[in-house]
Amino acid sequence: QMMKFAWDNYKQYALGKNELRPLTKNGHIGNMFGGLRGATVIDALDTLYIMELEEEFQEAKKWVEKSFDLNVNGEASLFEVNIRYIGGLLATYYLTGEEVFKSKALELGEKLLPAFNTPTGIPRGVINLGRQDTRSFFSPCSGMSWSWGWASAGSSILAEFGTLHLEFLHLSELSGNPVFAEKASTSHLGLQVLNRVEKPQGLYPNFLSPVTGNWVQHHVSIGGLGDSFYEYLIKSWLMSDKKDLEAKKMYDDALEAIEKHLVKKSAGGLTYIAEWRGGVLDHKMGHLACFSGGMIALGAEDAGEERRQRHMDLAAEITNTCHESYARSDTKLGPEAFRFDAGSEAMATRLSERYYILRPEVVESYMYLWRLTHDPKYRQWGWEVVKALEKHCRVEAGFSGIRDVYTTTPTHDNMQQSFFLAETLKYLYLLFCEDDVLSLDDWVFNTEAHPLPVNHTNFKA
Ligand code: DMJ
Repeated sequence: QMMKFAWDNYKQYALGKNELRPLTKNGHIGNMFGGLRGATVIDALDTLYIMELEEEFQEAKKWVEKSFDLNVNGEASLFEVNIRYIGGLLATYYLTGEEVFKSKALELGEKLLPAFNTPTGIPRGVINLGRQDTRSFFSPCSGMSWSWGWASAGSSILAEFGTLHLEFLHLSELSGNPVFAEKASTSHLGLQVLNRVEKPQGLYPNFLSPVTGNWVQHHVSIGGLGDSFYEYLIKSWLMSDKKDLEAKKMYDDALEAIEKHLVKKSAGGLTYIAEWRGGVLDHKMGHLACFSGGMIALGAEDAGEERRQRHMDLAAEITNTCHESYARSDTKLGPEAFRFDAGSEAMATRLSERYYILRPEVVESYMYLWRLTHDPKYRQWGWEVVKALEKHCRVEAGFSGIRDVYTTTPTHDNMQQSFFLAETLKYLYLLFCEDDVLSLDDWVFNTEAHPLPVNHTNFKA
């Protein structure tokens, strides 16, 4: 019902725009997708299908067939287009077998390739999606790529260039063209770059120069800017049916460094993963970092017994801490970031960090921990989130983020993010389904919760 409500309102007020603005009842386009439209349609497709919302799925499919235009000319985030559009289209193709989703994914994938034309093969973050054969007078920048203006000294971001691999492997598999897999392997596993460059204490900083292959700034985080790089290492191994041992080793080594240098326990006994800035710890966890409970649990299988248990314990402790960040708020929803300093434990201490934008990471970890342990507390915690979303985020025409989780009368941000339909509602649904609905043995979720089949087999939901 929540998904139907979110979709119906998007369809009524914003179909074809990227997101719904549920208070003003109109659409939002933004500047992340370079002229591409319908981010919410593409992000919602597989969720509608899995939830058996047949009529709504057909509405979304019809939009893709009739109105999804790839002939656009604008600056897009390589990462966002990949995880939302390519991931959503691929997953829907694998679930339904319908060609339209495959052909759109491949066509869009081609448009992303010029971003990899750098001296190291590490792509830049922004790409112009204009048609390359019309380059010159009408679209002089088509196919060109840039680094984000805000990223230090023209650097590429670890979580961006490290989060292409799963989707690009499938683009190669489906097209028979190895170029996608080759480009993303260089960028993800970085054989010539990441393995060669010295890592401070075994940790991966978040900013790397795509020209020299050197780190640009020593900020390490398992939350924003770093997060899905680690996620895609362990998921590369799982998606390859445990054959990609190189990715597994990089994950194991990275996690060992994280355990050694970043995992801390608060005075009140809460385990958290701190950030690292040039050798100095910042005792803060972002909401984004809360996906790591699920990831560490997922990666714990197949390790030796001692290590497996240690990682399962760590995963459960981090997920508990993230639950505490929700439980300690008045709305029972968690802030964008919470801290463990100045007497504070698992609470935001800055006004600017008190908001919640319908993010999925905490329920994502509940879903994995439930599937891997069957401890009923994860379903209870998931249900608390459902109730809080209904109470504080549901407005007349959709769901909205809130500006302050520490008041029972929060103001709304007027934005229904597309990842709410792709991830938050999907993970909540899977938390209450039987384990064989998108079984973790057969499917790997990309970082936007779009399921991709393990070892390229074609299982149905
Ligand atoms: C999503 O778009 C993806 O999960 C991404 O990896 C980071 N965060 C947002 C949602 O919070």
